[in-house]
Amino acid sequence: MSAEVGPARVGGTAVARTCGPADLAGLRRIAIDTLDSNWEHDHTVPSRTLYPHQWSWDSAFMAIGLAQIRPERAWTELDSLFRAQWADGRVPHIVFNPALRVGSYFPGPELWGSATAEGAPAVHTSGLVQPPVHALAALLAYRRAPGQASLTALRRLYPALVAQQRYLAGRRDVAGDGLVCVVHPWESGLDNSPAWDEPMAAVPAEAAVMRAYRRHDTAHADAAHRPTDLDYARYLAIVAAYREHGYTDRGLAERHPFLVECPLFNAAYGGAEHALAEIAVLTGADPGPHRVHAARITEALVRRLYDPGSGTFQPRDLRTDRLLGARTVLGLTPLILPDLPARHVDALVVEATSARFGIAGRMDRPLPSHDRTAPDFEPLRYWRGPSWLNVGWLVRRGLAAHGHPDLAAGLRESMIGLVAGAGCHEYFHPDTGVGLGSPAFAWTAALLLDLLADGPAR
Ligand code: 9WN
Repeated sequence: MSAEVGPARVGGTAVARTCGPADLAGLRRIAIDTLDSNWEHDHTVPSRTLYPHQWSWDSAFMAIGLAQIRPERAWTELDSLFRAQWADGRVPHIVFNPALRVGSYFPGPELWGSATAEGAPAVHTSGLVQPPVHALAALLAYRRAPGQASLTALRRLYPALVAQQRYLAGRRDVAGDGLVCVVHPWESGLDNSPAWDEPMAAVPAEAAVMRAYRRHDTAHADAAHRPTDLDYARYLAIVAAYREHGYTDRGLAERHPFLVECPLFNAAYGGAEHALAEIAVLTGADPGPHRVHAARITEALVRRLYDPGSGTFQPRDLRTDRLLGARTVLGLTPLILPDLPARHVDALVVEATSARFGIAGRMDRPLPSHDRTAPDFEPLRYWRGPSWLNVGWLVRRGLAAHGHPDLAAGLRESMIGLVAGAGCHEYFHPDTGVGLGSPAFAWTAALLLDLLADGPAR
C-alpha cells in the first residue's frame, strides 16, 4: 500500500509527498501511541494539556478510531459518555473527571453547577450538548469490529442513542420546523466560527469581565490563536443565561440570547437517524420510524438552511429568522446525508471545489474551516480558517457517498499528508500545513486511523 499524500510543506513551500508502506505504518503507530497516551481509565481525553476531561463529539470520533485497534475501548468510551446522559436524554458536551484538580480546565464544574440542575447525573458535567455524531460512530465501530461483543454493545447503546435524539427533537426544536437549534457556540463544535459573529455580537458582554477569571486555554496555547476575551465573556454570559433556568429548554425562544440552527449539527442529527435505522436492523428493532424521521430532517434542512443565492447551506439565526451569510465549512457538511437531493449535492460540490475551499483530486492546500477568500479569514485562529481533521473527515465521507471518489481521495490524501508532515496536531495552518494547537490531539489520531484503513476510493 502506498499513497500520494499532500500537502507537506517544507519552508513554506508545498511538496507532494509519497508515503510508502513504511511511512504509513509509522503514521499508524504514531496515531495508536497518541490514543494510548490519552486514554484515561474509561475514556480518551482530547488533549492532556488543553482538554483533560471527556468531550462528547470527541468521544464519538475516538470510538471510530479505537474500534480498529482496541475495540473494547471503543465501547467503553461510548458507555462512559452515555453514563453521564441526563434524565431528559441530553448528552453533555463535557463530562468532568473528578480526580483532576480545580482549575484544570476553564470553565470547570464550579461554573456549570450541574449538580443542582434537575435530571443531571451524579458526575459533574456541562449543561450543553455537541453535534450528535454518536450513532454514526457506534455503527462504524460495529462495522470495524463486528462480532458478538460489538452487537451486545450496540444493543446496550441503542436506547440511549434514541433518547439523545428524543431530547433534541422534543426540547430543541425551538422554531417547530423539524430542525434543532444550538443554544451556545460551543454546542456547534466550531466555537468561534465566523458563522457565529453576528448572533454573538448581539450578546451583551464586556471583555473586562474576564479579569475575574483565569482562562486555562491561553496557558497552553497561543492566545493569538484562540477565541478572544470578548468571545469568552459572551460564552460565559450565554452559559449564565441557560444555567439561571436550570438548563431547562422551556421558554428558550422568549428568553435565550443565542438560538441558531446549524447545518452541521442538523446534518449530524439527520445522519444519526440514518445510522439508528441501520442499528435497529442489526439489533432487531424497528428501523421504520428512524427512516421517516431522517427523511423529515433532510427535507427541513433543505427548506430552512439552503441558500439558493450562494448555493450552500447556512445557519439560521432564530432571533432574527435570517440566514447567516458567512460561507464557512459548516455549509458543506450536509453532504453526509445520504438522501440529500442531487441538485443540492451538485451545488455543494461547486462550493467545495471553488477557490473558497479548494477540494480537488490533488489538493495543493488543506481544506480550511472558513472561506479562504473572505476578508475575515484568519489562518491561525482556531475555527476561523485553520484545517481540522474531523470536519474534513465528514466532508470526505459525504463526497464518497455521493459519487465523487476522486474528490474524496484528494481530501483523504491531503489529510493524511497533514499528519505526515506535522504529527497528530489539533489543527493545521490552512496554507503551510504547520501543526497548531495541542500537539497530541486524540481525534486527529483516531480519524487518521480510519482514513488509513479506508482505501482512497471509499
Ligand atoms: C469548548 C475538545 C473541544 C472540541 C471542540 C473545540 C474545543 C472547547 C474549548 O475543544 O472546544 O468545548 O475549550 O475550546 O472547539 O470542538 O470538542 O476537543
